[in-house]
Amino acid sequence: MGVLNVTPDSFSDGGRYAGLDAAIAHGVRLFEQGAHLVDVGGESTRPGAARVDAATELDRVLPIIRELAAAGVPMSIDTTRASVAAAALAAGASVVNDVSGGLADPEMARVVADAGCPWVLMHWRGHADRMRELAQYTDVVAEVIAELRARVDAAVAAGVPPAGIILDPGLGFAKRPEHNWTLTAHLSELIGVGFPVLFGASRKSYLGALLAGPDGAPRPTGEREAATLATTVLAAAAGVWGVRVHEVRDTVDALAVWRATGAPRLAVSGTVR
Ligand code: PMM
Repeated sequence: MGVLNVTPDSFSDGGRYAGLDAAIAHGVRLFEQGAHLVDVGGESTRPGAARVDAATELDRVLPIIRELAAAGVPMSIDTTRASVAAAALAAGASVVNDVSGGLADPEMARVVADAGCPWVLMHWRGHADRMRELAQYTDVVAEVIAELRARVDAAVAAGVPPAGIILDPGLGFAKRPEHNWTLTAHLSELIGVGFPVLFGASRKSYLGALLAGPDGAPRPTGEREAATLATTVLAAAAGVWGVRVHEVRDTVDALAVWRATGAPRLAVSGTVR
């Protein structure tokens, strides 16, 4: 999954793809480089980020989704809003990537059930303005799994077919660095729940903290690629279904190395080739 953030304040691409033409070109490039899905998002989830309204989110993503759909690019819509998801699906997206796991908008389950599309349920405890205070765990792996199971139960009760559900540990979302590392080390337990797992570590701030210089300054966002690739290979070896990354070409190369060892291909679902 290649990341296409069309937010002026995205921490990872600094808003470089906010212009329509640039965003479309980048989406096509991610696909040509080997992304099986391009994940289009119009609202920043960066810790502390302010929310935008639905109209702004739609204005950002819909023109891009229409153009990328016309170019044959498979897409997920990265949103917590049912209205945005519904419009994005109608415009050509085929997967809903909901960082709130259905918690932010009670209508999301109905939209997904009606569309019959895959739904990424990410572990989430609250919007960006509250993320830091919510990063409290006694046993992060057990709690993330239990909270995701509850989201699965709610989705299925609302009529979403289990076959379309994908789980995501939500690295960096109400997680301190040690929580992210523990979840990465125990991915097999999340995979053991029985659903495909998506892993999103790309360029996140805990990688910047890990690679901080002697002065304690975090490694800048654009210089976290080697660390991101290491997490990708670890996640692939653990058996995840997919990785959500900003650099698709290098990811494809790293996975080719992993695969050359005889490792199985990433699991295949209806939307992933
Ligand atoms: N991370 C971000 C946004 N969307 N979706 C899923 N499923 N998993 C993630 O880890 C995730 C996500 C935030 O990262 P970005 O600002 O670099 O896109």
